[in-house]
Amino acid sequence: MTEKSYGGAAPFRKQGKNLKNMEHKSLVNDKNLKTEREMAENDGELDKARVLRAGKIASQLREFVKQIVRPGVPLLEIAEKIESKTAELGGRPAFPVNLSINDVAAHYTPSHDDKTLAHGLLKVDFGVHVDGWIADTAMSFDLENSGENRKLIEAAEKALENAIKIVKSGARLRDIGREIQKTIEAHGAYPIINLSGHSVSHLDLHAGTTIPNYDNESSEIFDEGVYAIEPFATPGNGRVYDGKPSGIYELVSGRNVRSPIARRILDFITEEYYTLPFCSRWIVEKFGQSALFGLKQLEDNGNLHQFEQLIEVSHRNVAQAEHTIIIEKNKVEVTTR
Ligand SMILES: [Co+2]
Repeated sequence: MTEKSYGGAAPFRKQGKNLKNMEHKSLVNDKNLKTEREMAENDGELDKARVLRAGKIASQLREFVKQIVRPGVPLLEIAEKIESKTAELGGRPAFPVNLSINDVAAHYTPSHDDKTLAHGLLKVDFGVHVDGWIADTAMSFDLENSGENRKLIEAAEKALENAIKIVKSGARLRDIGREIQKTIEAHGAYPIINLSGHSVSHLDLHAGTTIPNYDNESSEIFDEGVYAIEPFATPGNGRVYDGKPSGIYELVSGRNVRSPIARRILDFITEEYYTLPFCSRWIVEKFGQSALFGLKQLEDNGNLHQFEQLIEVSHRNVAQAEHTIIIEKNKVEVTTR
């Protein structure tokens, strides 16, 4: 799942960090190793075994996705199959499956009553977590036999591959961005410059560092850690704007809310998803359709941030590729391949 750059830090992160003291019992399966509280506070120390396990599940899911994505299949069916396969393989969704079509670059997930059928240039962006340790990956499909779509997909995939070849501890972020831009432009397309990759940490999908998809002239370098690299290619303008609300939310504040249904939903979210993104479809599944009103109350009360769909400004098609990597001192591993 991508990060939109607003020209500054994303406005909701800081509040999210303060949620570290809230309870989130059921996110952590293995109680023997560490208590949940210890894990939540364990910002610095990487649990590499779990990061790799999440990546391995994501990699198996990539094969599964290739089998189930066909033109005309309902997006709702694709999302539900991926999410239940995630559980079957021993992981949990790190965020709702994003199934964005054509000029929708990112942040579309089917609603509980979605009727959209797979078509056009479809991006499948999904995440897995194992006890809060995250893998984030994406792939694109041409479902209309279009030479232009295939070219865009190749551009995004090749850009990702080239970025992975040169990324390492101490490398400058701008050099990775330049490599992505250069590769995509060599395919006759443009990178989307206000979407970026991101660092990933425990229970935190967007952990502070953004990886540009162009040379942003910053002097920032890669530290050791986990990162998702995600180039987007388009023949269009190369920027996105905020479209309609997506039905994808994240918890930003545990502040008190009066309505009993909203309170129940808030407790559920805190326990099940903590600060990881979730969607209205999951809440309706649990509480029924009346829960949509509760979600609205929580959003109005400042407990939830709802993501917008991200639309390419000139309404041209967008392709995406994404993998998660672990950077260590002298080593880089792709977890989701
Ligand atoms: Co991502």
